[in-house]
Amino acid sequence: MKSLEFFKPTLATTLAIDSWRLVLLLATAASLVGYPKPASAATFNVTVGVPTVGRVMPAFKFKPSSVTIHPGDQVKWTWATGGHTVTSYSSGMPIGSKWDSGLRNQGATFTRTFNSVGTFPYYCTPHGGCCNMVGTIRVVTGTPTPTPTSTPRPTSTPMVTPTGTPRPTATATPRPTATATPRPTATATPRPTASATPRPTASPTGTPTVAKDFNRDGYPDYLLFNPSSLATVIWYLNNNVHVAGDHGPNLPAGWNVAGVADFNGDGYPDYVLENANVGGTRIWYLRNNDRIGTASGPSLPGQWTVVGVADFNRDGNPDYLLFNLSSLATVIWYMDNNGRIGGNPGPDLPSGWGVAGLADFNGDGYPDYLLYNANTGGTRIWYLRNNDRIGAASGPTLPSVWTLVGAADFNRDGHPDFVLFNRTTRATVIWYMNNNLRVAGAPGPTLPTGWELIGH
Ligand SMILES: [Ca+2]
Ligand SMILES: [Ca+2]
Ligand SMILES: [Ca+2]
Ligand SMILES: [Ca+2]
Repeated sequence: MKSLEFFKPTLATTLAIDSWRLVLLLATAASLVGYPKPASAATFNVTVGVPTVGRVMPAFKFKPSSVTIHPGDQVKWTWATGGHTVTSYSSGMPIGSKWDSGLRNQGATFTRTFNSVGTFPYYCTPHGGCCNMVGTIRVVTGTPTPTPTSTPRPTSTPMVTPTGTPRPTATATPRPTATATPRPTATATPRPTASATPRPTASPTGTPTVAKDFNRDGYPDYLLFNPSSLATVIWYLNNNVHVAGDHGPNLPAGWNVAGVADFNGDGYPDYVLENANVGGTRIWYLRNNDRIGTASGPSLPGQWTVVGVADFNRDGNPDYLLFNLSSLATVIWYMDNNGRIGGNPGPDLPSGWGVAGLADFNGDGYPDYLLYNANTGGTRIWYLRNNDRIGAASGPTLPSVWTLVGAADFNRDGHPDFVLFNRTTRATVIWYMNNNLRVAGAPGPTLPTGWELIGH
């Protein structure tokens, strides 16, 4: 976990030495470790303020947060949402001493070439301290990060051209004044990282009806990810109570879990991995927490990212939901296991909103979009029939400091529920829903520092 000391302004005063002397020192150091820019210099893309679905901080992320490159390579940051900076820091160095993009708006870019070997942490000035919006560039010699698939990003993918779906004027969600329900104070049991509890045997019959039920006991589980160690951990829940845990596979650097669903039809949910730099996807087949196989999925064109997986066309196979960071369009890629067999445009999202989850809220058998506005705390449900939006309803507004992470049916009453995360206390809370209405709430387990909850 990165120390927030770096964000204290007092650091700047530690450099009360002659600035030219420091410049000389830095110049010398750079010349010692500097490398000529090789002919094969590459550009690595990082998205700023990704409204990624289901991550703990929907809009407060660099994606990927860690990039490993060679001397001479470039890193290009692109702002998916505004109000963020890309600002360097390091121990003993003042904030922004190496680089500082300043506050930028959606669509802006910032590029920097790294000629020296080293590790270069950076953060977003407004959101580093509050929300751990930090990133790292590692410049190494030798072989670059062995991305497991070398799926090159295709230029011009046969993307379904999202026909001129007019942006719905959905944003009219009037924020309810914080009604009743004070946020449930997180009860006791802050539990540490998963102990290697033996897997609870669950009779492997039939396909799971609950997304993210790794041990197939009928209850959705929490999938945790540690961006520093790249480890994953599954917390088995009984409704809102954490009863056991297991280690899942570690992710390769540069990859993140973009969704969880059963792709090969063996009854166990699998990881969908995405690499934002190469645009590649992969399926990691799991049996509970053990990885038993892997396959390449389709590659994504630039600006598109996987924000969730669900079976939109009800053919029994989970599909990709893609989101365009620039146009705010959505597209569904129909999958047959790891192969793409078709596609359709979904509705465009209103500005400021992201898809925080996919679940069938109105019980018509089709998964719906759970929309979340990280700035206002507003929620909305967009009812879909396959890829067509057939209705919308306002959901409850989250109190500040809380973030919507996803939806799943925790109390098994047939209605998907909201999962909330408290950015300050790291507590989680389940809001039990009846369609778009909140009917009750209960505290879930508290996340250990350094871990984030992958959305449902
Ligand atoms: Ca379970
Ligand atoms: Ca499907
Ligand atoms: Ca539905
Ligand atoms: Ca429920």
